[in-house]
Amino acid sequence: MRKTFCCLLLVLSALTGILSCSKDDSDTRLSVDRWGKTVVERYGQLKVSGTQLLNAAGRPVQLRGVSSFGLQYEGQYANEDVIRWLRDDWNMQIWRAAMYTAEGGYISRSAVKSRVTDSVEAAIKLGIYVIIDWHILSDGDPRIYQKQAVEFFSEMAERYGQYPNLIYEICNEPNGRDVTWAGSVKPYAEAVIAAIRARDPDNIIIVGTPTWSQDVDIAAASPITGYENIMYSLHFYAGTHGSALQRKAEIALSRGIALFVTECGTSQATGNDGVYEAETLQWFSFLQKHNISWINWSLTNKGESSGILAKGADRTGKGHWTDSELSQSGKFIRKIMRNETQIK
Ligand code: DCB
Repeated sequence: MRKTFCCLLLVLSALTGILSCSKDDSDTRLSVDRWGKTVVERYGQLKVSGTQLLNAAGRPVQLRGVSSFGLQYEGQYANEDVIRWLRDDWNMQIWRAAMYTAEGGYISRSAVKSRVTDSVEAAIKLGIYVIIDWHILSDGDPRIYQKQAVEFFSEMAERYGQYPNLIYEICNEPNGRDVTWAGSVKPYAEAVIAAIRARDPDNIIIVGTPTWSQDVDIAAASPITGYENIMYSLHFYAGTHGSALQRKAEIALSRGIALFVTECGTSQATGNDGVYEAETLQWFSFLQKHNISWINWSLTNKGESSGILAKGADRTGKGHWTDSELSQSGKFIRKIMRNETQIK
Protein backbone atom coordinates (compact mmCIF):
# COMPACT_ATOMS: atom_id res chain seq x y z
CA MET A 1 0.00 0.00 0.00
CA ARG A 2 2.77 2.35 1.02
CA LYS A 3 4.71 1.38 -2.10
CA THR A 4 1.75 2.07 -4.39
CA PHE A 5 1.27 5.43 -2.71
CA CYS A 6 4.93 6.32 -3.24
CA CYS A 7 4.74 5.26 -6.88
CA LEU A 8 1.64 7.37 -7.34
CA LEU A 9 3.40 10.36 -5.82
CA LEU A 10 6.35 9.86 -8.13
CA VAL A 11 4.16 9.66 -11.20
CA LEU A 12 2.26 12.75 -10.09
CA SER A 13 5.36 14.82 -9.48
CA ALA A 14 6.85 13.73 -12.80
CA LEU A 15 3.63 14.76 -14.51
CA THR A 16 3.50 18.20 -12.88
CA GLY A 17 7.18 18.61 -13.77
CA ILE A 18 6.43 17.94 -17.42
CA LEU A 19 3.42 20.24 -17.33
CA SER A 20 5.26 23.13 -15.70
CA CYS A 21 8.17 22.77 -18.13
CA SER A 22 5.93 22.84 -21.15
CA LYS A 23 3.93 25.78 -19.85
CA ASP A 24 6.88 28.04 -19.21
CA ASP A 25 4.52 30.34 -17.24
CA SER A 26 6.54 30.65 -14.08
CA ASP A 27 9.41 32.27 -15.95
CA THR A 28 7.74 34.40 -18.55
CA ARG A 29 7.44 37.48 -16.39
CA LEU A 30 10.88 37.41 -14.84
CA SER A 31 13.96 39.43 -15.75
CA VAL A 32 16.08 36.70 -14.17
CA ASP A 33 14.57 33.30 -13.43
CA ARG A 34 15.08 31.11 -10.37
CA TRP A 35 18.04 29.40 -12.02
CA GLY A 36 19.72 32.74 -12.62
CA LYS A 37 19.03 32.83 -16.34
CA THR A 38 18.38 36.28 -17.74
CA VAL A 39 15.47 37.03 -20.01
CA VAL A 40 17.77 37.30 -23.05
CA GLU A 41 19.41 33.96 -22.21
CA ARG A 42 15.97 32.37 -22.07
CA TYR A 43 14.27 34.09 -25.00
CA GLY A 44 17.23 34.73 -27.28
CA GLN A 45 16.69 36.26 -30.69
CA LEU A 46 13.18 37.70 -30.88
CA LYS A 47 11.11 37.58 -34.04
CA VAL A 48 7.69 38.56 -35.29
CA SER A 49 5.10 36.24 -36.73
CA GLY A 50 1.81 37.82 -37.77
CA THR A 51 0.67 39.97 -34.85
CA GLN A 52 2.88 38.20 -32.30
CA LEU A 53 6.29 38.80 -30.80
CA LEU A 54 7.98 35.40 -30.37
CA ASN A 55 11.06 34.15 -28.59
CA ALA A 56 13.72 32.12 -30.40
CA ALA A 57 11.80 28.94 -29.62
CA GLY A 58 8.71 30.32 -31.36
CA ARG A 59 6.65 30.99 -28.21
CA PRO A 60 4.70 34.25 -27.83
CA VAL A 61 6.26 36.59 -25.28
CA GLN A 62 5.26 39.83 -23.60
CA LEU A 63 8.03 42.11 -22.32
CA ARG A 64 7.58 44.78 -19.66
CA GLY A 65 9.92 47.60 -18.86
CA VAL A 66 10.73 51.20 -18.09
CA SER A 67 11.66 54.13 -20.32
CA SER A 68 14.29 56.68 -19.50
CA PHE A 69 13.16 60.29 -19.44
CA GLY A 70 14.67 62.51 -22.15
CA LEU A 71 18.34 61.53 -22.03
CA GLN A 72 19.42 65.15 -22.57
CA TYR A 73 17.59 66.07 -19.35
CA GLU A 74 18.17 63.10 -17.03
CA GLY A 75 20.82 61.04 -18.73
CA GLN A 76 22.51 60.31 -15.41
CA TYR A 77 20.16 57.36 -14.93
CA ALA A 78 21.21 55.61 -18.14
CA ASN A 79 23.92 53.58 -16.46
CA GLU A 80 24.64 50.04 -15.36
CA ASP A 81 23.89 50.61 -11.65
CA VAL A 82 20.41 51.95 -12.26
CA ILE A 83 19.58 49.46 -15.00
CA ARG A 84 20.80 46.56 -12.86
CA TRP A 85 18.74 47.78 -9.93
CA LEU A 86 15.63 48.07 -12.12
CA ARG A 87 16.27 44.58 -13.47
CA ASP A 88 16.62 43.08 -10.02
CA ASP A 89 14.25 45.15 -7.90
CA TRP A 90 11.61 45.99 -10.52
CA ASN A 91 11.92 42.80 -12.54
CA MET A 92 12.51 44.97 -15.61
CA GLN A 93 12.99 42.96 -18.80
CA ILE A 94 13.52 45.86 -21.19
CA TRP A 95 14.98 49.36 -20.91
CA ARG A 96 14.18 52.15 -23.37
CA ALA A 97 16.81 54.78 -24.03
CA ALA A 98 14.78 57.83 -25.10
CA MET A 99 17.09 60.01 -27.13
CA TYR A 100 15.26 63.20 -28.10
CA THR A 101 16.26 64.63 -31.45
CA ALA A 102 15.01 68.19 -30.78
CA GLU A 103 14.64 70.09 -27.46
CA GLY A 104 18.38 70.11 -26.90
CA GLY A 105 18.72 66.47 -27.87
CA TYR A 106 20.91 64.68 -30.43
CA ILE A 107 20.58 67.15 -33.30
CA SER A 108 22.07 70.04 -31.36
CA ARG A 109 24.11 68.00 -28.87
CA SER A 110 25.31 64.74 -30.38
CA ALA A 111 27.22 63.82 -27.20
CA VAL A 112 23.93 62.53 -25.77
CA LYS A 113 24.56 59.46 -27.94
CA SER A 114 26.86 58.17 -25.20
CA ARG A 115 23.80 57.77 -22.95
CA VAL A 116 22.38 55.44 -25.59
CA THR A 117 25.55 53.42 -26.00
CA ASP A 118 25.95 53.20 -22.21
CA SER A 119 22.38 51.86 -22.06
CA VAL A 120 23.00 49.29 -24.78
CA GLU A 121 26.23 48.08 -23.23
CA ALA A 122 24.63 47.79 -19.79
CA ALA A 123 21.68 45.85 -21.23
CA ILE A 124 24.01 43.43 -23.03
CA LYS A 125 25.95 42.85 -19.83
CA LEU A 126 22.79 42.43 -17.75
CA GLY A 127 20.91 40.19 -20.19
CA ILE A 128 17.90 42.39 -20.77
CA TYR A 129 16.45 43.85 -23.96
CA VAL A 130 17.03 47.51 -24.85
CA ILE A 131 15.25 49.91 -27.18
CA ILE A 132 17.14 52.64 -28.98
CA ASP A 133 14.46 55.31 -29.28
CA TRP A 134 14.88 58.11 -31.84
CA HIS A 135 12.61 60.37 -29.84
CA ILE A 136 11.05 62.82 -32.26
CA LEU A 137 8.41 65.01 -30.61
CA SER A 138 8.32 68.76 -31.33
CA ASP A 139 9.94 67.82 -34.67
CA GLY A 140 6.76 65.97 -35.62
CA ASP A 141 7.75 64.99 -39.16
CA PRO A 142 10.42 62.29 -39.08
CA ARG A 143 11.67 63.36 -42.51
CA ILE A 144 13.08 66.58 -41.00
CA TYR A 145 16.06 64.67 -39.65
CA GLN A 146 15.90 61.60 -41.89
CA LYS A 147 19.50 61.94 -43.02
CA GLN A 148 20.74 62.06 -39.42
CA ALA A 149 18.51 59.09 -38.52
CA VAL A 150 19.91 56.98 -41.35
CA GLU A 151 23.46 57.78 -40.22
CA PHE A 152 22.71 57.19 -36.55
CA PHE A 153 20.91 53.87 -37.01
CA SER A 154 23.55 52.66 -39.50
CA GLU A 155 26.16 53.20 -36.82
CA MET A 156 24.09 51.55 -34.07
CA ALA A 157 23.32 48.53 -36.29
CA GLU A 158 26.97 48.23 -37.25
CA ARG A 159 28.11 48.34 -33.63
CA TYR A 160 25.43 46.30 -31.89
CA GLY A 161 23.40 44.51 -34.58
CA GLN A 162 24.89 41.12 -33.68
CA TYR A 163 23.41 41.24 -30.15
CA PRO A 164 19.89 39.83 -29.69
CA ASN A 165 19.28 42.43 -26.93
CA LEU A 166 18.78 45.24 -29.40
CA ILE A 167 15.49 46.72 -30.63
CA TYR A 168 15.28 49.81 -32.84
CA GLU A 169 12.50 52.37 -32.42
CA ILE A 170 12.98 54.65 -35.38
CA CYS A 171 10.52 57.50 -34.68
CA ASN A 172 8.90 57.93 -31.30
CA GLU A 173 5.80 59.99 -32.05
CA PRO A 174 5.16 61.47 -35.48
CA ASN A 175 2.62 64.25 -35.10
CA GLY A 176 1.16 67.26 -36.89
CA ARG A 177 -1.69 67.75 -39.30
CA ASP A 178 0.44 67.27 -42.38
CA VAL A 179 2.38 64.32 -41.06
CA THR A 180 0.63 61.38 -42.66
CA TRP A 181 1.49 57.71 -42.83
CA ALA A 182 1.65 57.57 -46.62
CA GLY A 183 3.33 60.92 -47.20
CA SER A 184 5.80 61.07 -44.37
CA VAL A 185 6.18 58.23 -41.89
CA LYS A 186 6.15 55.27 -44.27
CA PRO A 187 8.73 56.64 -46.72
CA TYR A 188 10.93 57.66 -43.78
CA ALA A 189 10.61 54.20 -42.26
CA GLU A 190 11.49 52.50 -45.53
CA ALA A 191 14.70 54.51 -45.78
CA VAL A 192 15.78 53.87 -42.19
CA ILE A 193 14.81 50.19 -42.27
CA ALA A 194 16.86 49.66 -45.45
CA ALA A 195 19.90 51.18 -43.72
CA ILE A 196 19.47 49.01 -40.61
CA ARG A 197 18.80 45.81 -42.55
CA ALA A 198 21.96 46.28 -44.62
CA ARG A 199 23.82 45.75 -41.33
CA ASP A 200 21.47 43.86 -39.04
CA PRO A 201 19.39 41.16 -40.71
CA ASP A 202 17.05 40.30 -37.91
CA ASN A 203 16.60 42.47 -34.79
CA ILE A 204 13.14 43.95 -34.28
CA ILE A 205 12.46 47.39 -35.79
CA ILE A 206 9.52 49.37 -34.36
CA VAL A 207 7.92 52.05 -36.51
CA GLY A 208 6.06 55.00 -34.98
CA THR A 209 2.62 55.92 -36.26
CA PRO A 210 0.95 59.32 -36.87
CA THR A 211 -0.89 61.24 -34.11
CA TRP A 212 1.74 60.52 -31.42
CA SER A 213 1.84 56.80 -32.28
CA GLN A 214 -1.87 56.24 -32.14
CA ASP A 215 -2.86 55.70 -35.80
CA VAL A 216 -1.90 52.05 -35.88
CA ASP A 217 -5.06 51.24 -37.83
CA ILE A 218 -3.93 53.53 -40.65
CA ALA A 219 -0.45 51.99 -40.74
CA ALA A 220 -2.05 48.55 -40.79
CA ALA A 221 -4.02 49.41 -43.92
CA SER A 222 -0.74 49.88 -45.77
CA PRO A 223 2.02 48.15 -43.84
CA ILE A 224 5.70 48.10 -44.73
CA THR A 225 6.49 45.18 -46.99
CA GLY A 226 9.65 43.35 -47.95
CA TYR A 227 11.13 43.10 -44.45
CA GLU A 228 10.80 40.70 -41.54
CA ASN A 229 10.48 41.55 -37.85
CA ILE A 230 8.75 44.90 -38.16
CA MET A 231 6.41 46.13 -35.41
CA TYR A 232 4.42 49.34 -34.98
CA SER A 233 4.20 51.55 -31.90
CA LEU A 234 1.04 52.20 -30.01
CA HIS A 235 1.31 54.81 -27.23
CA PHE A 236 -1.28 55.61 -24.60
CA TYR A 237 -1.73 57.79 -21.53
CA ALA A 238 -4.38 56.23 -19.32
CA GLY A 239 -5.97 59.55 -18.30
CA THR A 240 -6.45 60.63 -21.91
CA HIS A 241 -6.78 57.54 -24.10
CA GLY A 242 -9.32 54.77 -23.58
CA SER A 243 -11.60 52.49 -25.52
CA ALA A 244 -11.42 54.48 -28.77
CA LEU A 245 -7.67 53.90 -28.98
CA GLN A 246 -8.08 50.25 -28.00
CA ARG A 247 -10.53 49.91 -30.86
CA LYS A 248 -7.88 51.28 -33.25
CA ALA A 249 -5.43 48.74 -31.87
CA GLU A 250 -7.90 45.93 -32.49
CA ILE A 251 -8.45 47.07 -36.05
CA ALA A 252 -4.67 47.08 -36.56
CA LEU A 253 -4.37 43.56 -35.14
CA SER A 254 -7.25 42.34 -37.29
CA ARG A 255 -5.34 43.70 -40.30
CA GLY A 256 -2.40 41.58 -39.22
CA ILE A 257 0.34 43.93 -37.94
CA ALA A 258 2.27 43.47 -34.68
CA LEU A 259 2.08 46.21 -32.02
CA PHE A 260 4.50 47.25 -29.29
CA VAL A 261 3.58 49.80 -26.60
CA THR A 262 7.02 51.41 -26.42
CA GLU A 263 5.62 54.20 -24.23
CA CYS A 264 2.63 54.47 -21.92
CA GLY A 265 1.84 56.57 -18.89
CA THR A 266 -0.46 56.46 -15.89
CA SER A 267 -1.15 60.21 -16.33
CA GLN A 268 -2.77 62.39 -18.96
CA ALA A 269 -1.01 62.87 -22.30
CA THR A 270 0.92 65.85 -20.91
CA GLY A 271 2.78 63.50 -18.56
CA ASN A 272 0.93 65.06 -15.64
CA ASP A 273 -2.32 64.69 -13.67
CA GLY A 274 -3.66 61.48 -12.31
CA VAL A 275 -2.49 58.87 -11.33
CA TYR A 276 -5.16 56.95 -13.27
CA GLU A 277 -4.65 53.55 -11.69
CA ALA A 278 -7.95 51.89 -12.65
CA GLU A 279 -7.63 53.03 -16.27
CA THR A 280 -4.02 51.85 -16.42
CA LEU A 281 -4.97 48.43 -15.07
CA GLN A 282 -7.70 48.17 -17.68
CA TRP A 283 -5.13 48.97 -20.39
CA PHE A 284 -2.72 46.38 -19.02
CA SER A 285 -5.46 43.73 -19.13
CA PHE A 286 -6.12 44.66 -22.72
CA LEU A 287 -2.41 44.38 -23.55
CA GLN A 288 -2.09 41.07 -21.71
CA LYS A 289 -5.09 39.67 -23.58
CA HIS A 290 -3.39 40.51 -26.88
CA ASN A 291 0.08 39.68 -25.58
CA ILE A 292 1.40 43.16 -26.36
CA SER A 293 4.63 44.30 -24.68
CA TRP A 294 4.71 47.61 -22.82
CA ILE A 295 7.14 50.16 -21.43
CA ASN A 296 6.29 52.75 -18.80
CA TRP A 297 7.08 56.47 -19.20
CA SER A 298 9.34 57.39 -17.34
CA LEU A 299 12.32 57.43 -14.99
CA THR A 300 12.32 61.05 -13.82
CA ASN A 301 12.33 62.92 -10.54
CA LYS A 302 11.02 66.17 -12.00
CA GLY A 303 7.79 65.70 -10.10
CA GLU A 304 5.28 65.00 -12.87
CA SER A 305 2.73 62.31 -12.05
CA SER A 306 3.81 59.88 -14.79
CA GLY A 307 7.39 59.89 -13.45
CA ILE A 308 8.39 56.95 -11.29
CA LEU A 309 10.51 58.92 -8.80
CA ALA A 310 9.26 61.33 -6.15
CA LYS A 311 10.05 64.96 -6.87
CA GLY A 312 13.70 65.67 -6.20
CA ALA A 313 14.53 62.07 -5.22
CA ASP A 314 18.23 61.26 -5.29
CA ARG A 315 19.99 62.56 -8.39
CA THR A 316 23.23 60.62 -8.07
CA GLY A 317 22.12 58.02 -10.56
CA LYS A 318 22.86 54.91 -8.53
CA GLY A 319 19.34 53.52 -8.23
CA HIS A 320 18.45 51.64 -5.04
CA TRP A 321 15.59 54.02 -4.42
CA THR A 322 13.54 53.39 -1.30
CA ASP A 323 9.77 53.32 -1.33
CA SER A 324 9.58 56.90 -0.10
CA GLU A 325 11.72 58.01 -3.05
CA LEU A 326 9.20 56.55 -5.50
CA SER A 327 6.16 58.46 -6.73
CA GLN A 328 2.62 57.08 -6.51
CA SER A 329 2.98 55.93 -10.11
CA GLY A 330 6.38 54.40 -9.40
CA LYS A 331 5.04 52.31 -6.52
CA PHE A 332 2.06 51.26 -8.59
CA ILE A 333 4.06 50.21 -11.68
CA ARG A 334 6.74 48.51 -9.59
CA LYS A 335 4.14 46.22 -7.99
CA ILE A 336 2.79 45.27 -11.39
CA MET A 337 6.23 44.55 -12.80
CA ARG A 338 7.13 42.50 -9.72
CA ASN A 339 3.93 40.45 -10.26
CA GLU A 340 2.60 41.56 -6.87
CA THR A 341 -0.44 43.10 -8.54
CA GLN A 342 -2.06 40.54 -10.81
CA ILE A 343 -3.28 41.72 -14.20
CA LYS A 344 -6.51 39.94 -15.04
C1 DCB B 1 4.71 61.86 -25.39
C2 DCB B 1 6.19 61.95 -25.64
C3 DCB B 1 7.01 62.17 -24.41
C4 DCB B 1 6.23 63.04 -23.47
C5 DCB B 1 5.05 62.19 -23.01
C6 DCB B 1 4.09 62.92 -22.08
O1 DCB B 1 4.11 63.05 -25.86
F1 DCB B 1 6.67 60.88 -26.32
O2 DCB B 1 8.23 62.74 -24.76
O3 DCB B 1 7.02 63.38 -22.36
O4 DCB B 1 4.31 61.67 -24.10
O5 DCB B 1 3.58 64.07 -22.67
C7 DCB B 1 6.92 64.70 -21.91
C8 DCB B 1 7.47 64.77 -20.50
C9 DCB B 1 7.44 66.19 -20.02
C10 DCB B 1 8.20 67.06 -21.01
C11 DCB B 1 7.64 66.88 -22.42
C12 DCB B 1 8.43 67.62 -23.48
O6 DCB B 1 6.73 63.89 -19.70
O7 DCB B 1 8.01 66.32 -18.75
O8 DCB B 1 8.07 68.42 -20.63
O9 DCB B 1 7.68 65.50 -22.78
O10 DCB B 1 9.74 67.17 -23.52
C13 DCB B 1 2.74 63.10 -26.15
C14 DCB B 1 1.93 61.98 -26.12
C15 DCB B 1 0.59 62.06 -26.49
C16 DCB B 1 0.05 63.28 -26.86
C17 DCB B 1 0.84 64.44 -26.89
C18 DCB B 1 2.19 64.32 -26.52
N1 DCB B 1 -1.33 63.36 -27.22
N2 DCB B 1 2.99 65.52 -26.52
O11 DCB B 1 -2.01 62.35 -27.29
O12 DCB B 1 -1.82 64.49 -27.47
O13 DCB B 1 2.56 66.50 -27.16
O14 DCB B 1 4.06 65.59 -25.92
